[in-house]
Amino acid sequence: MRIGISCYSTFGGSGVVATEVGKALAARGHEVHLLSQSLPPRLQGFEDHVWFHEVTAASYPLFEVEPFSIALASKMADVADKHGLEVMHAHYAIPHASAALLARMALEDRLKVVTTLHGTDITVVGSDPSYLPMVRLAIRASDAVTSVSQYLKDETLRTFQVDRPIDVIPNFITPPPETRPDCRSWLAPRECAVLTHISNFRPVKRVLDVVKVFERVRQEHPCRLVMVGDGPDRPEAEAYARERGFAQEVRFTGKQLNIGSVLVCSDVFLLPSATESFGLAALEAMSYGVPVVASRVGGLPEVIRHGTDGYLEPLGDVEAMAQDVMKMLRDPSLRKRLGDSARTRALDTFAEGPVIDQYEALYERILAKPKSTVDMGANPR
Ligand code: GMT
Repeated sequence: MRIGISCYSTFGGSGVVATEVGKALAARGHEVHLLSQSLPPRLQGFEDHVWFHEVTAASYPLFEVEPFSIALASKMADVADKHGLEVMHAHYAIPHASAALLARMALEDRLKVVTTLHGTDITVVGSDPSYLPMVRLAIRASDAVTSVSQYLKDETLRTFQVDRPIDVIPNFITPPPETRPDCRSWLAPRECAVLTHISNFRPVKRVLDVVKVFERVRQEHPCRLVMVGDGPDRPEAEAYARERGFAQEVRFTGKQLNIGSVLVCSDVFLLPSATESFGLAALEAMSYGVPVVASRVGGLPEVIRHGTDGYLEPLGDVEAMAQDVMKMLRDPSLRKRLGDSARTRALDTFAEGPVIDQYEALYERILAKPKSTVDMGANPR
């Protein structure tokens, strides 16, 4: 098949999922065209059967901001036309799905559109009145829609009041390499445990809770906190650690390409998010045998089994999360048991192969249909 994949070039989340899907499809011999504003971090080396197309929106004195969605739709239509693409797979509804529908119109329905919903495109920003009608249209009019968890599917049907099939296709893990650099000695003295958090440091991630959990744990156990990523809430978290006098024990690494080298020397992963449709970062930690302590929200219970792969606690319950961490640090055999179970779950239940099989089958299914079903149904609001 000839497949277009459109995504944000993020270091985690949808950008990683989209790029890894593309690479896996290419490895199976499909022709894959990735479209994004810049080169996705996971597409660094040369990959056979993969083309990258940079999307740029020209500026003009009349524009207050460049109309990126139109530029994206134009690029999709152009690439699809020139390379004979059969499917455009939009990752994250805004604006990728709407742009793909425009491209489909431009090509007089010669292109099928698959939309994968990732999370905040539904739960936070997608339900804002400034976007809702177009996200709703994108969900209705795509040839197929997938969501990364059952929770996200339910939220989509509830929020957008749509009546259409949505395939739940979970995120997946590519097995960690057998040999990894051992950087534990750089991160913490030998006697210290390493707690790790990885995210885009947006408000939804509650990074201050991460630092507060650490603050509580360090009172009872020698440890260090490694904060990987960057985003708007990083300064507040840094300031908190400084003001409370433990900044020397917290390492803010910024964005990292190779999160495996941090995860391989982590003892516990913290993810106290306000909402999380799936929690790819948690799954990545699990694949390295790192148990997760997270909030019991969104799709996280579909990934982490409480008491088996880590612990889930009520949103904002810093004390309960700190107690979970301390329980594992006091009892290394418990930590190891949870870590081993987490790793097995990540590599078996969320293995790449079966997930790519599902995407392939989905493409084949919609390509077998003679024509796109364009449902431009009226908006109920
Ligand atoms: O939605 C976001 O804030 C970003 C998004 C992304 O594009 O990185 O993350 C979402 O998609 C990930 C990949 O499917 C999921 O693992 C995350 O749980 C999800 N984030 C949220 O729901 C907050």
